[in-house]
Amino acid sequence: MKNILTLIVLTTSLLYSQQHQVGSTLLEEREVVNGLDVPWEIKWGPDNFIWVTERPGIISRVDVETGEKHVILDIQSSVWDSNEAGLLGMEIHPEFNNGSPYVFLAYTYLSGGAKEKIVCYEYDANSDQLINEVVLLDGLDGNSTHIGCRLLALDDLTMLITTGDAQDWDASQDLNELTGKTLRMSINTVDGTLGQVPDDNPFPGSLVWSWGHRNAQGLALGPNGIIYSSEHGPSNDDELNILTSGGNYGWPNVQGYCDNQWVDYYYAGDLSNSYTETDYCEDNNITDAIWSSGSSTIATSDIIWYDNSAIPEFEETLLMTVLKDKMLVRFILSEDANGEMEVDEYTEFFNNEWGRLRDICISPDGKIYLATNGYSWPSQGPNEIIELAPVNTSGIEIHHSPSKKLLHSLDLLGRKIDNQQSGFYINIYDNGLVEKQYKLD
Ligand SMILES: [Ca+2]
Ligand SMILES: [Ca+2]
Ligand SMILES: [Ca+2]
Repeated sequence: MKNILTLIVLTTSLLYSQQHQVGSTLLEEREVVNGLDVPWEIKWGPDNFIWVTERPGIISRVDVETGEKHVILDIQSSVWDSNEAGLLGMEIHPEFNNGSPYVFLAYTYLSGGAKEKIVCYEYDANSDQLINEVVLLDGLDGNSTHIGCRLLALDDLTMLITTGDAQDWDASQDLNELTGKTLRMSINTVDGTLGQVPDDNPFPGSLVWSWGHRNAQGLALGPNGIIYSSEHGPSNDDELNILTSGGNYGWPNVQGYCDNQWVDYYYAGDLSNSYTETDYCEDNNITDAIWSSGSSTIATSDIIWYDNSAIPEFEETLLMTVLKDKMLVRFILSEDANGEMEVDEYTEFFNNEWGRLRDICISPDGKIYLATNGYSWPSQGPNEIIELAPVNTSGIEIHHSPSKKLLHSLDLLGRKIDNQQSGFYINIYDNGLVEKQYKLD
């Protein structure tokens, strides 16, 4: 009788600890912090805290071990938070620990209509606060949807900024408009050019760096300086692109690949039966996407290059968080015969495990952190930061037990299964441990 009771207690106390099998790597899941309000950007900070923006207008540093959240800026009174709009992207200056303790933010505000601005704050370590807002760019056309806005600092002390089309899709093809673009500006805080147009931008005097975008909310730097960007499609053709200076990515006439498939003519106003998507691509030197979701969308959010050996299955791959389809996608890329990167493999992980996934960051030792955004658009709890730590390198190993033997594996209907199958299991061990596992082939 006592043994039975012990089994029940252990089962209850350990039920919330979950592990996930990715190939031959076991990942331990841990909730770092819960109760956030649409965490939009997470970055691994130079102080080894996670820096997070919450869309209503809060920035915090989160202690990864304790989950303690230090609010370092509250601009809710300045931010216009509606549907997809609010406090969006954040970037930390690459020289933060070398005399440039600055942080860049993108947020929407109201000023004769919806607008968007890019600002710079200084981090004051004494008060643990962001201070002294400097506006780098304001008056961008805003909206409650399609407003970007990811920020990515590069080693040359410039920063890329994705702007959405703000529901004016023809402006994406107008080089005089800053919407529907990737912008590039100086973030050099030493030489006096902060916020200015870099001399080597493709259109002299213009912040526009690439164009023909709909609503890109993912930016990542890969090996060899390659810039990857994810982009939301209309009801077809989410895209992954490689961005290059001066490139035209086709929106609204080109959707996904230049292939005449699934074209939504409501947006593609220049196309007809006699003037097709491929005609437009040739005439306008459109840069093709390297991946498209095709006939439907998954809602692609931020991306990151995983350059760590801690999770070998993800090493040197591009990882993408996905909102609507609630998963993490791994892209394996390689060079084609022309030396251009192409997608070899698209693989989905953790489907429906934590709801909508907005963002991802990686610790120096290769742990993955995911910002979750509830289960429905535009926002609903739980909104968390989840840690996925490879068990062998994390030192956690709370399930380690020399006497632990697997008794049986059950599917979610309680039927015994062979644990070599792929899918969801409940594993029950002889020491009372019960764990949930998601196994991929
Ligand atoms: Ca991010
Ligand atoms: Ca495109
Ligand atoms: Ca197409």
